Amino acid sequence: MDARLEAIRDTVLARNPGEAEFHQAVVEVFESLGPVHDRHPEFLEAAILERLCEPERQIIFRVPWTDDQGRVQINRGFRVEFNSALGPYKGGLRFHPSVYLGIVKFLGFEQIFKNALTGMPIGGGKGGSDFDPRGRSDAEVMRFCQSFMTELYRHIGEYTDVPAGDIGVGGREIGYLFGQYKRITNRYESGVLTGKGISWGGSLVRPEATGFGTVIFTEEMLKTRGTSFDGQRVVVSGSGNVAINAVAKAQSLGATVVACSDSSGYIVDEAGIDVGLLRQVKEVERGRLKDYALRRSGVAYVEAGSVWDVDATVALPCATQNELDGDAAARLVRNGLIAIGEGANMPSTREAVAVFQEAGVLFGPGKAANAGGVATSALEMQQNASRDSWSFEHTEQRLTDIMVGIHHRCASTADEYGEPGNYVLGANIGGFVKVADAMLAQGLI
Ligand code: NDP
Ligand code: 2IT
Repeated sequence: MDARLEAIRDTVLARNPGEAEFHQAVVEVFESLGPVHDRHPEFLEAAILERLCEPERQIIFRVPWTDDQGRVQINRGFRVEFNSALGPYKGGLRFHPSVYLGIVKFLGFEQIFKNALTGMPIGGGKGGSDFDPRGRSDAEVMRFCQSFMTELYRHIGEYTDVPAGDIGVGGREIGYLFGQYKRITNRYESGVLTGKGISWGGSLVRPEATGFGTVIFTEEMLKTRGTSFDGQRVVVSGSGNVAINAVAKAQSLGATVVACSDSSGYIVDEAGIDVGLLRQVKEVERGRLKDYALRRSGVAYVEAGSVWDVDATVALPCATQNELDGDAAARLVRNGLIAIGEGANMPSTREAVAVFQEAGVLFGPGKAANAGGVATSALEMQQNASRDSWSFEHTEQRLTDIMVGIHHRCASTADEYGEPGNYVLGANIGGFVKVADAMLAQGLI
């Protein structure tokens, strides 16, 4: 790492103790930014990096609610409003027992650069709670969401901060959150949340957008090597919103997706995953992947080991951070991997990224490859602002154009800085320069 940046990194790590994921995200970005500071000494002068690493605002709050037995439950809520240089804070809410400030900050930090890469007018933020929706009734989830919004509502708004979904937050939760916001404020302010239902201000393609976008970005990478998804053998991790739609899109382009996972195990379906059955089990019934294997012949369900044991030419990690380590990366490379597109945020450890890059595997980092979700959220905001709703075809075309544009921005930035094919460098520099320029223009904020 550039020596000037090392000193800033050390200060950031010392100021934010015990936040391993945030440290990882910061170090990974800093490692790309040395050459930018040779060209732009004014960024150092204006302490852009020091400012970028300090969120504009961090909100931590108590979320009390009652379960179905009438017992009082307490969770912790977070919203980190990281950077508003390019627009209102924008980013999802994650409900998962592992959520703490370090996770929310890593996600919010990544979101700044991702949102900049989309070319849309959105800043970076993220939030969530250590609430575990698994095993909770609809009524419990509703009471939790209502309590969460009873605090959050005072901090958000269509021109201020616009949350959406992430792990554990989908259409159901956004509905309960929107209902409570409307009730408290007495305003039908559609643009305050994205991922809404289609009849009450949502956008077509938003549910599919992250998984579709990841596949579109990966297809663009494959094209640079004269190939495509057609005929590839694909492994996807996760079986939530991003994973299911990545499976669907990859198969529509002629690939065979042979495996996917949840936190209990993975399935191998050599015939290619039946997306209809997967949606029925995971989205309609909120069941486990094991149930998929019970209902379809020729499917193996594996509880021990890792989905990355299955050989593939293309891998799409779509579950969670640090789910793919150096050993798994080396195994995938040995088994013939040519490309990896990150649907999840920071799913590959630093060791895994190094293995992929050294092996010359096409590597699309999450902040570029999974930006289709937030980009389509910005399209939802556009539709809300103009009180309009677009067709599926039009919205999908916009998403495709945005993903092709992000790929182009990453590739051309990597070329410009003398590292062709390095999408990590391209994404980090491409996103950073846009935000840094806006911060300089707006003065000391
Ligand atoms: P969902 O809640 O719909 O699905 C999450 C999936 O990942 C589930 O299959 C879940 O398994 C698995 N998973 C979650 N946590 C873990 C864990 N600790 N260990 C193993 N498996 C785990 O979430 P999404 O599909 O929305 O999000 C997946 C990833 O994509 C996240 O990294 C998210 O940040 C990222 N992302 C999401 C976007 C969106 O628009 N939703 C946009 C951009 C990125 P189980 O059911 O067993 O918990
Ligand atoms: O990580 C992400 O980009 C998201 N969870 C989507 C954020 C959004 O505002 O749509």
